[in-house]
Amino acid sequence: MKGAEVIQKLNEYLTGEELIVSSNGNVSRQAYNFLPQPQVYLRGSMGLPVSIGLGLAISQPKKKVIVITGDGNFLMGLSSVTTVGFAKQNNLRILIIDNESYATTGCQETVSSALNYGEMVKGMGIESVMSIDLTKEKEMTSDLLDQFVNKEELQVLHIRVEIDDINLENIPWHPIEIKENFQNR
Ligand SMILES: Cc1ncc(C[n+]2csc(CCOP(=O)(O)OP(=O)(O)O)c2C)c(N)n1
Repeated sequence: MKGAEVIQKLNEYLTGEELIVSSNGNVSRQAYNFLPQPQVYLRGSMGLPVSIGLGLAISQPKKKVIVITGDGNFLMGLSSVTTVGFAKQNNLRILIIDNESYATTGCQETVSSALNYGEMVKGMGIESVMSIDLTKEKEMTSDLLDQFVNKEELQVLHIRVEIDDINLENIPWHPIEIKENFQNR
Protein backbone atom coordinates (compact mmCIF):
# COMPACT_ATOMS: atom_id res chain seq x y z
CA MET A 1 0.00 0.00 0.00
CA LYS A 2 1.13 3.56 -0.73
CA GLY A 3 0.84 6.78 1.23
CA ALA A 4 -1.87 8.20 -1.02
CA GLU A 5 -4.02 5.12 -0.42
CA VAL A 6 -3.61 5.47 3.35
CA ILE A 7 -4.77 9.08 3.17
CA GLN A 8 -7.79 8.10 1.06
CA LYS A 9 -8.62 5.36 3.56
CA LEU A 10 -8.29 7.81 6.45
CA ASN A 11 -10.91 9.98 4.77
CA GLU A 12 -13.53 7.27 5.38
CA TYR A 13 -13.18 7.85 9.15
CA LEU A 14 -13.34 11.65 9.20
CA THR A 15 -16.39 13.75 10.00
CA GLY A 16 -15.09 16.87 8.26
CA GLU A 17 -14.73 18.68 11.61
CA GLU A 18 -11.13 17.62 12.19
CA LEU A 19 -8.31 20.12 11.75
CA ILE A 20 -5.57 18.59 9.62
CA VAL A 21 -1.97 19.73 9.24
CA SER A 22 -0.05 18.04 6.43
CA SER A 23 3.69 18.11 5.79
CA ASN A 24 5.15 19.75 2.72
CA GLY A 25 5.51 18.02 -0.62
CA ASN A 26 3.53 14.97 -1.68
CA VAL A 27 1.73 14.54 1.65
CA SER A 28 0.17 18.02 1.51
CA ARG A 29 -0.84 17.53 -2.11
CA GLN A 30 -2.52 14.25 -1.24
CA ALA A 31 -4.28 15.83 1.74
CA TYR A 32 -5.48 18.65 -0.53
CA ASN A 33 -6.81 16.19 -3.11
CA PHE A 34 -8.25 13.44 -0.93
CA LEU A 35 -9.44 15.06 2.33
CA PRO A 36 -12.10 17.65 3.20
CA GLN A 37 -10.88 21.23 2.54
CA PRO A 38 -9.62 23.68 3.66
CA GLN A 39 -6.82 22.51 5.95
CA VAL A 40 -3.26 23.56 6.80
CA TYR A 41 -1.17 22.46 3.82
CA LEU A 42 2.46 23.20 4.52
CA ARG A 43 4.52 24.39 1.58
CA GLY A 44 8.29 24.69 1.76
CA SER A 45 8.39 24.67 5.55
CA MET A 46 9.84 21.23 6.12
CA GLY A 47 10.02 19.81 9.65
CA LEU A 48 7.21 21.89 11.12
CA PRO A 49 3.95 19.87 10.94
CA VAL A 50 4.20 18.48 14.47
CA SER A 51 4.94 21.81 16.15
CA ILE A 52 2.20 23.57 14.17
CA GLY A 53 -0.22 20.74 14.99
CA LEU A 54 0.61 20.99 18.69
CA GLY A 55 0.03 24.74 18.70
CA LEU A 56 -3.29 24.24 16.94
CA ALA A 57 -4.37 21.52 19.36
CA ILE A 58 -3.58 23.74 22.35
CA SER A 59 -5.42 26.72 20.89
CA GLN A 60 -8.44 24.67 19.72
CA PRO A 61 -8.97 22.20 22.57
CA LYS A 62 -12.50 21.26 21.42
CA LYS A 63 -11.31 20.19 17.96
CA LYS A 64 -9.48 17.05 16.95
CA VAL A 65 -6.16 17.89 15.31
CA ILE A 66 -4.56 15.37 12.98
CA VAL A 67 -0.98 15.84 11.80
CA ILE A 68 -0.11 13.86 8.69
CA THR A 69 3.61 13.81 8.13
CA GLY A 70 6.18 12.13 5.93
CA ASP A 71 9.04 10.41 7.79
CA GLY A 72 11.55 12.98 6.50
CA ASN A 73 9.48 15.81 7.94
CA PHE A 74 8.85 13.98 11.21
CA LEU A 75 12.57 13.30 11.71
CA MET A 76 13.55 16.85 10.83
CA GLY A 77 11.23 18.18 13.55
CA LEU A 78 11.91 15.39 16.05
CA SER A 79 12.65 17.70 18.98
CA SER A 80 9.06 18.99 18.80
CA VAL A 81 7.85 15.45 19.53
CA THR A 82 9.46 15.70 22.98
CA THR A 83 7.22 18.72 23.63
CA VAL A 84 4.19 16.75 22.38
CA GLY A 85 5.03 13.94 24.84
CA PHE A 86 5.34 16.48 27.61
CA ALA A 87 2.18 18.45 26.74
CA LYS A 88 -0.05 15.33 26.48
CA GLN A 89 -2.66 17.07 24.39
CA ASN A 90 -5.45 14.51 24.04
CA ASN A 91 -6.99 16.15 20.99
CA LEU A 92 -3.77 15.65 18.98
CA ARG A 93 -2.92 12.70 16.73
CA ILE A 94 0.11 12.19 14.52
CA LEU A 95 0.06 9.95 11.46
CA ILE A 96 3.53 9.17 10.11
CA ILE A 97 3.55 8.09 6.46
CA ASP A 98 6.92 6.35 6.37
CA ASN A 99 8.20 5.51 2.90
CA GLU A 100 11.81 5.55 4.14
CA SER A 101 12.53 8.34 1.71
CA TYR A 102 12.30 11.99 0.75
CA ALA A 103 10.02 10.96 -2.08
CA THR A 104 9.02 14.48 -3.11
CA THR A 105 12.56 15.48 -4.00
CA GLY A 106 13.72 12.32 -5.75
CA CYS A 107 13.48 9.45 -3.25
CA GLN A 108 16.72 9.99 -1.38
CA GLU A 109 16.86 7.54 1.53
CA THR A 110 16.00 8.69 5.07
CA VAL A 111 17.32 6.94 8.19
CA SER A 112 13.89 5.44 8.97
CA SER A 113 14.90 1.84 8.28
CA ALA A 114 17.28 2.00 11.25
CA LEU A 115 14.68 3.30 13.69
CA ASN A 116 12.09 1.78 15.97
CA TYR A 117 9.41 4.45 15.89
CA GLY A 118 7.31 2.84 18.63
CA GLU A 119 10.18 2.77 21.15
CA MET A 120 11.40 6.20 20.10
CA VAL A 121 8.05 7.90 20.53
CA LYS A 122 7.24 6.06 23.77
CA GLY A 123 10.58 7.22 25.14
CA MET A 124 9.42 10.76 24.46
CA GLY A 125 6.33 10.30 26.62
CA ILE A 126 3.65 9.35 24.08
CA GLU A 127 2.03 6.20 25.44
CA SER A 128 -0.38 5.33 22.67
CA VAL A 129 1.61 4.27 19.62
CA MET A 130 0.41 1.93 16.88
CA SER A 131 2.56 0.64 14.04
CA ILE A 132 1.80 -1.25 10.87
CA ASP A 133 4.01 -2.22 7.94
CA LEU A 134 1.92 -1.99 4.78
CA THR A 135 4.79 -3.12 2.60
CA LYS A 136 4.17 -6.54 4.18
CA GLU A 137 0.49 -6.53 5.15
CA LYS A 138 -1.90 -6.05 2.24
CA GLU A 139 -4.73 -4.42 4.15
CA MET A 140 -4.86 -1.97 6.99
CA THR A 141 -7.22 -3.18 9.71
CA SER A 142 -10.11 -0.77 9.96
CA ASP A 143 -9.81 -0.86 13.78
CA LEU A 144 -6.51 0.95 13.55
CA LEU A 145 -7.84 4.03 11.78
CA ASP A 146 -11.04 3.96 13.78
CA GLN A 147 -9.08 4.08 17.04
CA PHE A 148 -6.68 6.65 15.65
CA VAL A 149 -9.46 9.07 14.77
CA ASN A 150 -11.94 8.36 17.53
CA LYS A 151 -10.16 7.40 20.74
CA GLU A 152 -9.78 10.48 22.92
CA GLU A 153 -6.07 10.33 23.63
CA LEU A 154 -2.77 11.58 22.30
CA GLN A 155 -1.73 9.05 19.67
CA VAL A 156 0.90 8.28 17.10
CA LEU A 157 0.17 5.94 14.19
CA HIS A 158 3.29 4.91 12.29
CA ILE A 159 2.59 3.34 8.91
CA ARG A 160 5.32 2.00 6.70
CA VAL A 161 4.33 2.27 3.04
CA GLU A 162 5.69 1.88 -0.44
CA ILE A 163 6.80 4.98 -2.33
CA ASP A 164 3.99 6.63 -4.30
CA ASP A 165 4.16 6.60 -8.05
CA ILE A 166 1.51 9.25 -8.58
CA ASN A 167 2.59 12.84 -8.98
CA LEU A 168 -0.10 15.33 -8.05
CA GLU A 169 -0.06 18.95 -9.13
CA ASN A 170 1.10 21.60 -6.68
CA ILE A 171 -1.62 23.04 -4.45
CA PRO A 172 -3.03 26.01 -6.41
CA TRP A 173 -3.25 28.26 -3.32
CA HIS A 174 -0.60 30.75 -2.24
CA PRO A 175 0.47 30.17 1.41
CA ILE A 176 -1.39 33.36 2.40
CA GLU A 177 -4.57 31.93 0.83
CA ILE A 178 -4.00 28.65 2.63
CA LYS A 179 -3.84 30.55 5.92
CA GLU A 180 -6.90 32.71 5.15
CA ASN A 181 -9.01 29.84 3.88
CA PHE A 182 -8.21 27.85 7.00
CA GLN A 183 -8.89 30.77 9.34
CA ASN A 184 -12.27 31.40 7.66
CA ARG A 185 -13.51 27.82 7.67
C1 LIG B 1 14.56 22.74 5.14
C2 LIG B 1 14.19 22.06 3.86
N1 LIG B 1 14.99 21.13 3.32
C3 LIG B 1 14.64 20.51 2.18
C4 LIG B 1 13.46 20.82 1.55
C5 LIG B 1 13.08 20.16 0.23
N2 LIG B 1 12.07 19.14 0.45
C6 LIG B 1 10.76 19.39 0.20
S1 LIG B 1 9.79 18.06 0.49
C7 LIG B 1 11.11 17.12 0.91
C8 LIG B 1 10.94 15.68 1.28
C9 LIG B 1 9.99 15.45 2.41
O1 LIG B 1 10.11 14.10 2.81
P1 LIG B 1 9.00 13.36 3.62
O2 LIG B 1 8.50 14.21 4.71
O3 LIG B 1 9.54 12.02 4.01
O4 LIG B 1 7.79 13.18 2.60
P2 LIG B 1 7.76 12.44 1.17
O5 LIG B 1 8.38 13.39 0.22
O6 LIG B 1 8.53 11.15 1.29
O7 LIG B 1 6.30 12.23 0.92
C10 LIG B 1 12.31 17.85 0.84
C11 LIG B 1 13.65 17.31 1.14
C12 LIG B 1 12.63 21.82 2.14
N3 LIG B 1 11.46 22.17 1.60
N4 LIG B 1 13.03 22.40 3.30
